[in-house]
Amino acid sequence: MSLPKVINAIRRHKKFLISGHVDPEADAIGSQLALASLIKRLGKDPIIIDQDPPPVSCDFMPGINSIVLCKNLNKKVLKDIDCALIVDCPTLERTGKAAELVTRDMEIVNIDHHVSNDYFGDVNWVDGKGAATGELIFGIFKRLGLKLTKGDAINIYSAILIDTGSFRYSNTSAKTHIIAAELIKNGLDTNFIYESLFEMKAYEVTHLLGKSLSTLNRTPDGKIVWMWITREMKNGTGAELKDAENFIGFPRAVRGSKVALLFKESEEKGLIKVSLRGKDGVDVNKIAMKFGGGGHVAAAGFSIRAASREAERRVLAEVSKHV
Ligand SMILES: [Mn+2]
Repeated sequence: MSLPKVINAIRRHKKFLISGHVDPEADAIGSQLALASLIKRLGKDPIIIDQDPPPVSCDFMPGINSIVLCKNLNKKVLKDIDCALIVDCPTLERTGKAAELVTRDMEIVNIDHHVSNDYFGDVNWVDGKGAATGELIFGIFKRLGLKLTKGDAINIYSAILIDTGSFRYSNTSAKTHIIAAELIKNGLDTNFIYESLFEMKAYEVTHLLGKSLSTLNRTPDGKIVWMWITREMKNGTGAELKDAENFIGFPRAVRGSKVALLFKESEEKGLIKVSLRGKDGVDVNKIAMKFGGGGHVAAAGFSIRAASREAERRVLAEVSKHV
């Protein structure tokens, strides 16, 4: 338990760089925003810098416009930063270009809930039982005795909601619900938050889902179920890959499936991104790590360089060993 060390680091330093992973979602974003708010309330100076912009679905999150993108960064703002707070990232590299801003004279604080975390920080608080990094940020507020603003509550609730798939995934614990209950007491419109995060899909995305579903396939025993998003499908519909992350819920929902996979051809030819979900205790983090990726026991991902058919063959061969 390294929460006290995180708090010490926050107390010791004055100016903070806060960053999260590339292609951020509501956990990375909500965690960064709530942390920045906490640091401001302590009379200190935070700046959130990310490589990629938040998805449109996060537009409602309080403070969202304070996020600075690497490409728009005026390097002068980096002056005097003495601490880098990295959230929701299993490795420093997951911050993408933001990693280049972290210098040797900054103390690195790593706050995360990925079991594959490589403890890249000077201070590391990694709690694989946390359903979302937002739960850990909530813990910092509690330990400091700071009351959350409504904005903080919205941001942390959103973080938890996205990473638990609205309290449906196996990472949802009693603690998750207790935290959520406390957040909701701040007058949150939970239905609005749910709809914003889950039901604001662009038409193009649902169109792409239709095409992707037509590739649905499984092994003869039905334990491994997968589907594809090809470059052709993506370009034909005008949707973006990052909006398709939850498509994997469909193969995952198939009766009898133990491992679900979503293969995505990236813009770079020969580079396939693979998302995995495990059920009934199958550890997909282990599978992802074999291919240089990682994540959680029940949800992980990696990239593989191969032609599509070859990638599928190699990945399915590895997955078969685990089910
Ligand atoms: Mn997360």
